[in-house]
Amino acid sequence: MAPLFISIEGGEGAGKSTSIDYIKQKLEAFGIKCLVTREPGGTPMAEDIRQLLLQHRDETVDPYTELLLMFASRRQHVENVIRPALTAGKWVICDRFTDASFAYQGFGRGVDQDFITSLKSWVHGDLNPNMTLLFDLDVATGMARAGKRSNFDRIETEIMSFFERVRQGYLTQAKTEPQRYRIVDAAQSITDVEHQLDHFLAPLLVASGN
Ligand code: Z5A
Repeated sequence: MAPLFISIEGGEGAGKSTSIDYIKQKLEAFGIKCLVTREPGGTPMAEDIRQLLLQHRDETVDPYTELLLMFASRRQHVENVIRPALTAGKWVICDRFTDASFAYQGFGRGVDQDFITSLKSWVHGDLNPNMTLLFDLDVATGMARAGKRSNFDRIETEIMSFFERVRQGYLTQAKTEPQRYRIVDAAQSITDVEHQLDHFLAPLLVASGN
């Protein structure tokens, strides 16, 4: 079976980072080699772009500038990390990918969806996640969880209605591609979330011969 590309999506504090370790351990227990990475970021240069994107600034950041930087970092990440890992036979688990650009810059900031679709095609062509785990959680709970950390970055300081549009944007995408998306009820306890992940990963493990 060809190695798979799994993306993890969702709002702030939904538990993506918490669950990625679990997913990696689960797959590795079945002898599957995994690469865990994230966006924006994932290469030294793409991590520099992440800093540019998330740091607080006095000047207004234009939504298209934000989107183009996301895709610049993505191109670097896809070419230097994701494609080589898949070619080497590793499964890739990526904390956010292009669906985040549709959710945050498209639904959240109002950037034209067709423009994002066109960038997606230019930047990563036929490479798309085989499965996307969407951690869905109401915005207030997610913010309360995220708020336990000390510093909010530039995007995290947005108003609640922005994050509500992001959440609805993700759910809309999930509806249009039900074969790729698996929705995780992220309001449940960490143990129950892990049970949901077991359920979603089981068919992949069977298909991979494990
Ligand atoms: N962005 C974008 O705009 N466009 C793009 O194309 C891309 C990204 C790719 C950086 O993302 C920002 O970039 C992000 C979107 C934007 N901006 N915002 N805002 P990021 O992924 O690095 O940052 P994040 O989404 O803010 O991550 P996060 O807040 O760390 O969320 P998380 O990883 O989903 O949560 P967590 O760290 O695993 O958990 C948060 C806390 O909750 C922690 O204390 C856990 O112990 C706790 N937790 C986790 N699960 C549970 C459960 N089930 N119950 C109770 N408590 C829990």
